[in-house]
Amino acid sequence: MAPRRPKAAGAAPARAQPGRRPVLVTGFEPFGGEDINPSWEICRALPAAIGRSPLETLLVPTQFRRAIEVVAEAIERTDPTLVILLGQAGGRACVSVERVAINIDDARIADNAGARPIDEPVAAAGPPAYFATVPIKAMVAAIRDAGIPAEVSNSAGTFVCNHLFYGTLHYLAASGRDARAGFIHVPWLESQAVSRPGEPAMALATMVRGVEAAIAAALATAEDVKMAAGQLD
Ligand code: PCA
Repeated sequence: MAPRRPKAAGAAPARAQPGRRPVLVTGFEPFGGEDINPSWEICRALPAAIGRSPLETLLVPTQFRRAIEVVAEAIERTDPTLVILLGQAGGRACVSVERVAINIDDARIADNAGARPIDEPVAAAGPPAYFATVPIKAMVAAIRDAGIPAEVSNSAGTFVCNHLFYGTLHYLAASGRDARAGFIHVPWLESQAVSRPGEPAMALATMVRGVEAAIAAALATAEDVKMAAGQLD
């Protein structure tokens, strides 16, 4: 039998570069009667790599439970060094980097599968909350340095975004993986605000630049910077 030839250099896909684990970036399906979700539009517009780290993007169903399963599968498949979850927060004016995920589902509207859990834990045996494991202050500073309004947010809500944020941190903690994870909420796109006069919106290209800056900062920062970004109420 002929010996197998070694694979030619360069035959491997970009994410298989030795020593370069990817960044997994996720966006959600539209929900709540919208026909677009900026979080997925950002994923579609991101470059293939940031610095020398390849990006893997993933569309996540806006469904309790299923969202966590889909992201856990992608983590197993891609072995990311960093997981950045994106979601739409209509009515917010800034790109918001979330500080904390809480162990509660309390849905004001149904998810895309019709589920509407009220005051149920995300994980029955899980801790009350997890903090983001990315450097949130450095990320906010980097987004602002790119000329884009950004803030630290102290609540990712109690719908599917918080659910996925909590579920991902819980999954990573339980699996012993060293990937860091964070959540970024983004405003409505301008097209979504057309029928909502006076409501804040942001252009897609601006959000993309902000998310790129945040990812670059997360990759470059081992220990978060000390910068006041709290709120009084
Ligand atoms: N935003 C919702 C779920 C999906 C999304 O993009 C939320 O903030 O929970």
